[in-house]
Amino acid sequence: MARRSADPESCTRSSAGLRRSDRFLIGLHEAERVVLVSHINPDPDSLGSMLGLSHLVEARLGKPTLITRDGLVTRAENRAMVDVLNLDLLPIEEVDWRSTDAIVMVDSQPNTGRHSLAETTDLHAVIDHHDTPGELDGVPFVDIRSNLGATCSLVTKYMMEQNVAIPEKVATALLYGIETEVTGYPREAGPADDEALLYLYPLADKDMIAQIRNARLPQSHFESMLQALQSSFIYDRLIISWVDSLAQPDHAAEIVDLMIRFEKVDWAVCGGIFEDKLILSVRASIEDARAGELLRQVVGKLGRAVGTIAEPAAASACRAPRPPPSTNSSPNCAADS
Ligand SMILES: [Mn+2]
Repeated sequence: MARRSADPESCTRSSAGLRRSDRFLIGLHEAERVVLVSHINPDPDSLGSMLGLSHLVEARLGKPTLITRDGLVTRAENRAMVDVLNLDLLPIEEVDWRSTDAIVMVDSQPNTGRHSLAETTDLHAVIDHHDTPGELDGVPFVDIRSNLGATCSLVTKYMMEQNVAIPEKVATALLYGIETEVTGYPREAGPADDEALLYLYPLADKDMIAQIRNARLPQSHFESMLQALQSSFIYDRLIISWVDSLAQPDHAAEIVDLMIRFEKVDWAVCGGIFEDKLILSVRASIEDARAGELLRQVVGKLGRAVGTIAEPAAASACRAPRPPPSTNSSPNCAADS
């Protein structure tokens, strides 16, 4: 993701002397329950952020919380994270919404198409690190820091400010969430990410992290990889790969993660079909490539661009249902990281 806006520490305290974590918690006083939502196909940064805020709210306010799952968790490492940490995620379509809920969105922003919440849903808070502009009018609490590599770093900072003890499971999720966002090269991290990593490291279960990072892969991963290797061609500093039928949309991302390591290219694109959708995934290995933004512009021309894409040199994917052959209708497109 981009680190383009300054976030001086002086902004952390309001004129009333309140830190952002104070204002976040104060704003929840009237809620009877806090429901945490994130982007579709939640990644470790989303999962860790929801878990961290859930713990913060329960520890400081004693209010019940709900951690939701929008769409599926498919990437092997992400599924391992859910299993190993035994995360209790409620599918978002099964939430019994109540008027006394406060809905907190993490790692995403309203009406960017990255989530399946109704446009009219009233959000209490948006906490994110992407610089994708969402519709934030009327949201009482907004904390978006695009100078951070991960939303988990921001959530860790809240917990440090509030002096809340972080249980091992929560620390492990936060640490892994940050790690997945900042380990690419060029490394998209700032001092606050490193501060959070240092704080969490002694608290986290490193064996669990190793288990998640080395998750076992399904046979379909290797089948997709084989097809991608056989179909790849190089154009200048770009490698393009195609997979006819992706068993999981995340396989496209896994393929570009491998291809971008190839020394003869700076860009890797993988396309494939998952169910009735075109999936595109892009990686760039050069500084300030803004691959996500580029992809978003490409997909935006085809229909509703949904994706963020704040990881310029990292993951991004586009889903575009194929239009019926007899019409000229534009397909909807989605992009996610
Ligand atoms: Mn993130």
